[in-house]
Amino acid sequence: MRINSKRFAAGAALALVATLGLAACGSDDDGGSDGGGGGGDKTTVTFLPKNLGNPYFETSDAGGKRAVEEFGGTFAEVGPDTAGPDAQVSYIDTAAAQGVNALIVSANDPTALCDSLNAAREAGTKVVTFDSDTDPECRDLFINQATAEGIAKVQVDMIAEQIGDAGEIAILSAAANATNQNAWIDLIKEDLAANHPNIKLVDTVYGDDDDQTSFDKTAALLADHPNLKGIVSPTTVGISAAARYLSTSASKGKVALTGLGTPDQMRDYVKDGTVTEFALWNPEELGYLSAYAGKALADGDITGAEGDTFEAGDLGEFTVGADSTVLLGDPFRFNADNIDEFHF
Ligand code: RAM
Repeated sequence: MRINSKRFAAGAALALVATLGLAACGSDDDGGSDGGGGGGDKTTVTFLPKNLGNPYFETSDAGGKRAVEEFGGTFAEVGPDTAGPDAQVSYIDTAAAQGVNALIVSANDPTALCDSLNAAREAGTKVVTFDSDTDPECRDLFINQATAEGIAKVQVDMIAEQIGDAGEIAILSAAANATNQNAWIDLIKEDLAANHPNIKLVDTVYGDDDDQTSFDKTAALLADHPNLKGIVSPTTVGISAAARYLSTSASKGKVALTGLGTPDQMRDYVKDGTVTEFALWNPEELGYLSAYAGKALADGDITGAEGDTFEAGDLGEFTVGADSTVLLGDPFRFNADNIDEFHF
């Protein structure tokens, strides 16, 4: 778990710098007006997160911007306000019409974007999914933050440790169609069934990666399940909203909360005893790697075939694995002992 912590910590520091740099520009989209691919030889890269306003994607996209600046390309970030299944379609169509060289997408739905993505690819745009994949035939590469098995297991291990491996738990997820959360939830269920017979998953609810919806769903979970011992929220929006609810409720310290969160959003709740431990990878590095992958595809250095290798700046060389997937690393656990080392 700590193997990558040096590289992780360095990336976290850079994440802060990059995030501040992005904020200082006063714009999330400084490549939009000249984002077309025609003309110059600059690689144009557009990031399309699940939704705007989520600190997780602000950090990942800042990593992408840092990479694009390093290789002298043009960066843009666009996206919907809400994480709906087809809310990203119009942004894909626009990017294709502009002729951007590489489109980097975290998909709200595995299939709803496919027609648009494939039309963009036919028009010459390389499509990289990151964070949340589409069906593999709709993109050139998927940059995976960690294996789905590893992400599921760390969350099951943490909740089992925090509730004495017994009792009722619930899941507060993101949008109901999210490819990443749904893959993790399936594997969480498998792990619980195989290895934790005394933990009972009594409910799975969806906060849509919206803060208020996630907050309200937390309240409803506690009301509906008076014996609840723990909540697993595999989304940074969900876990922070749930922590905010729990922190002022009678359930604080009695109902465990874990899942996937950013250190900045969770710090206060770890310090006030609402949350013991949660996990994540480094979103800044995820965006950085995704931008370099997009450039390697756009330059024709790789096609996305298994065994292809490419350089990703200060992260070094990566190799494309099965199903045109590139793996960033392992999830990392944050708790009171280490959370102050991380700023994103
Ligand atoms: C939210 C999003 C994102 C997911 C993280 C953990 O920010 O749902 O897709 O990877 O949580």
